[in-house]
Amino acid sequence: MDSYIEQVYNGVVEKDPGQEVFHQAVLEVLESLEPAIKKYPVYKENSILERIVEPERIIQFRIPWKDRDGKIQVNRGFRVQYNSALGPYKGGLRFHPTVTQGVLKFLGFEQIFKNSLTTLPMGGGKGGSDFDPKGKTDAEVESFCESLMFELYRHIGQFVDVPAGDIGVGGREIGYLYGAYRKITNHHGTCVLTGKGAGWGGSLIRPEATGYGCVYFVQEMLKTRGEDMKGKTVVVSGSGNVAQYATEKCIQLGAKVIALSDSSGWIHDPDGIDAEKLAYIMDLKNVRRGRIKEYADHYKVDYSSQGSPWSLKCDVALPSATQNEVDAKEAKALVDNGVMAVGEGANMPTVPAGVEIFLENKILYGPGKAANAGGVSVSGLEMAQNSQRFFWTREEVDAKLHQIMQSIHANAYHTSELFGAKGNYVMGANIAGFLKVANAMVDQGHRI
Ligand code: NDP
Ligand code: 2IT
Repeated sequence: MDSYIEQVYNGVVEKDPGQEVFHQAVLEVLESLEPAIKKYPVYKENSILERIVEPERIIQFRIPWKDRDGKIQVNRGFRVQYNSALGPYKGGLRFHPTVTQGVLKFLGFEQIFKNSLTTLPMGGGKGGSDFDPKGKTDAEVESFCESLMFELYRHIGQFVDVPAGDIGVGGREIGYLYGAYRKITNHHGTCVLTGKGAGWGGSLIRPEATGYGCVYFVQEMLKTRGEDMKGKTVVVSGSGNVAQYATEKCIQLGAKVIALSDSSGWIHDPDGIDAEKLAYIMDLKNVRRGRIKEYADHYKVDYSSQGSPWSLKCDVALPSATQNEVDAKEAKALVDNGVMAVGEGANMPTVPAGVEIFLENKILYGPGKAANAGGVSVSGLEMAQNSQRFFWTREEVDAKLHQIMQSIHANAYHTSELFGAKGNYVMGANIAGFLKVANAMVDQGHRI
């Protein structure tokens, strides 16, 4: 590794020794930036790497709320405002018991480069809480969201920071958060959150955007080899927002999705999940908030709480659950079973050794910050619509999303070629995302 890059990375580890997923995300980006750092000395001269790994600001706060028995519970809330060189901080809120400052720093760091790739003016941020929405009543979720907003409202705004959803935060949570924000501030019509309901400021296609965008990205990768989605067998992990709409787009394009999962296990439906079965899953997950096992019981297909769907033979894999959910052995199994393309719906779902295996075997591998950028892209389009006090049709938003995903692909592909690693989308996406942010930081002076 280049000594400047190594020195920056060691500094990151020394400063926050316990934040392993954050170190992992930083190392992956820094390693792939090496040719750009060598080619353009201006970044080292301006200490861009030292600055870009350090969040501009981190807010941590207490979230007390009342459970169904009237007892006061306390969770921890965070907002990592990572980099605002390109625009207001933008990124989701995650509610999951595994949320720590380190997890949100990894996600916020990834978000900087992802948002840069979208072509829209958005900085990078991420937030959330160790609150676990599983098994909570609507009233408990509402009480929690209100309490979170009692603190968060003073740190966000259309020109400052615009949160959205992520794991555990969907339409219901954004509704409660937005209601609380309005009640506290008396402001309406400004875009302070994205992923709002379509009837009160949300963009059409935002719920679909990450999943659809991921499949659009895979389509572009397949095109480079004269292939398309039609007739492909697809394995998807997760069964939340991203997984559901990735599945829907695969079905629309004539592919066959044979597996989905949740944190308890995975189902294998060799006949493929069709539109009717997907409607069952959406009701199960979004309304009844049940487990994926119920799908297996209902449709009489295999369910396993052991192993993972990556053992199945497939042409396309779309990891869409969470970080580090594809280990090296699983990556190897996918390759041995003939996988052609991997599109990451989730953020950093493949461990570094797994990424190596995909790259060595010339698998079409679309890393999360490129492949799942459709969600935040349509969030950016929601901000644009709110600013205009106007809405675009489904078709208009979908066409813009499609065009953005094509442009992210082209940018990552051409950048990989320019730096001597044609088809390596890790290098292409990281360098392309980095250059725009780094140039903005150089332009805006050394205090940025
Ligand atoms: P949801 O909460 O809607 O769904 C998450 C899914 O992943 C659920 O099926 C969940 O299972 C599963 N899951 C979560 N944690 C784990 C775990 N530790 N082990 C196994 N399975 C797990 O979230 P999203 O679909 O929104 O997010 C999925 C991924 O996509 C995340 O990595 C997120 O950061 C990323 N992403 C999301 C975007 C968005 O717009 N929503 C945009 C870009 C990326 P269970 O219900 O059992 O917990
Ligand atoms: O990881 C992500 O890009 C998201 N969770 C979406 C962020 C957003 O602001 O829409």
